[in-house]
Amino acid sequence: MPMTAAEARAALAHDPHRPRYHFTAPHNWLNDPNGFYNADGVYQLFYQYNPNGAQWGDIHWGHATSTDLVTWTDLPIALAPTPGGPDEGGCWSGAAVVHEGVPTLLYTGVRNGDQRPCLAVSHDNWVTWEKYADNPVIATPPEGVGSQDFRDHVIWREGDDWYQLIGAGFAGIGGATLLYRSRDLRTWDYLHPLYHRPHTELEPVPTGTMWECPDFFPLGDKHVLVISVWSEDDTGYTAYMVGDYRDHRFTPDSFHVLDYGRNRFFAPQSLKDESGRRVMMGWVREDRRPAAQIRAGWSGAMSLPRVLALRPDGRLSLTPHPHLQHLRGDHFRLTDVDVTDTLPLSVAGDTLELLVEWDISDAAQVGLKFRASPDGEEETLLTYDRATGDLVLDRTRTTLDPEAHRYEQRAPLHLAEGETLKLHIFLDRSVVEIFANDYIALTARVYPTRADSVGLALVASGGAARVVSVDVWEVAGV
Ligand code: DQQ
Repeated sequence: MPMTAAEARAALAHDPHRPRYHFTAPHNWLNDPNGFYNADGVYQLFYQYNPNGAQWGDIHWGHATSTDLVTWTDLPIALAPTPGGPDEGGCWSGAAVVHEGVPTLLYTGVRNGDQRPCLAVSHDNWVTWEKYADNPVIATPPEGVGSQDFRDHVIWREGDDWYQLIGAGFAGIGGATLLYRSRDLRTWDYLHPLYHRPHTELEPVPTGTMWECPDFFPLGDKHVLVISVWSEDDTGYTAYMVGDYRDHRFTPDSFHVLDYGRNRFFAPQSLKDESGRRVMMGWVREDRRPAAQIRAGWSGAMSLPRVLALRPDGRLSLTPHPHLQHLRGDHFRLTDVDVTDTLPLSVAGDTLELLVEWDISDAAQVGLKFRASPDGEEETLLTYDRATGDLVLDRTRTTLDPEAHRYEQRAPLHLAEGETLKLHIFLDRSVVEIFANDYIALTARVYPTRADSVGLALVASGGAARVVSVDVWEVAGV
């Protein structure tokens, strides 16, 4: 008898690296969120899932639902590859919509490496799925696009028509999003690339040779195109463009990095929540050797739901969803303290939410140590460097485990004259999500080995700085 989802979760609950309030698969491998959809207040979250192990392969669609985007209920596997079918090699990423009252999934079926859009419908309110007999619904990619560079879907409605984007690359040129139109989701006409860009254009951000997992949505009076940049066999990072969508073409006016953790935050999808907020979740990848993931019996988590809004400067603001506040437990608060060196806090833990506001004054660097052992043998250091304007996450001493990767992650953060530094940090065992001044996001993984690597301290160097306030909440597991 295979384990139930609840039994699988219980068997892994003791793992000190397994997050408690970030969504994970019950066990085994998880990657991209799929079919993220608000079905009248019931949020559907599917995900790329390998039921056979904690490594990527034999990709199915796992499934969970939520009414608050924070607590999730496991559902049975939604899609499995059909031997001999167009998805026999895997049911890769895709989207969900409701067409004429019928929940419908459009996903990438893979056979012999070739990628084709496939469709499935549910007649029992999103639980079980029946594949369309005439899959795939698009026979070949357009000219110039390789059969193995044609995957991942986002769908939206305009008038009587459905539109979808497929992630792609024009061979030898660069990443692209291909625009298709349909009346019934089963017959599609190719229109043109919504937008594409040569991989040789590197500024302000390079966008690689192929774009995975596009997302596209209106925000304020603009549209946002999100791409997961893939280049030379390396899943790189997630970028977004803000621009105008007119006559079925997209003209970006700016390009930005969506998350400075690079591919620790990847392949995100978004929806509109019950209050009309644009909410995004992405795949938080592991950062340790595959053998360690397999031994652990699980791999990958979903990010927290993030609310996206348009800032006056044309960038996105990125903030944790307000429903996360329901998880707040015991509270510690400190206000108005001068820090000249290291100030240990009397609160500690590995499952915390922190809000820290700094008035940098004349300090060269200010920041925070977390997951620190009392003797400093293991610690992770987040600092803002006033001279370079960089937020630096130093993970070089984060763990003694040789199988976990240790390196520095960095994000540029421009503070206006007199502006305070506002750090909003979520620690969830091995998952760390950092939001700075409501528009910089940096996702990371930490795998301390010592049970006492739970300390917190404020740090300042090169001059005095004042902490305006520090709030720390214990976060209740869900
Ligand atoms: N993961 C899926 C693909 C997608 C990639 C396969 C991004 O559909 O392009 O698991 O992580």
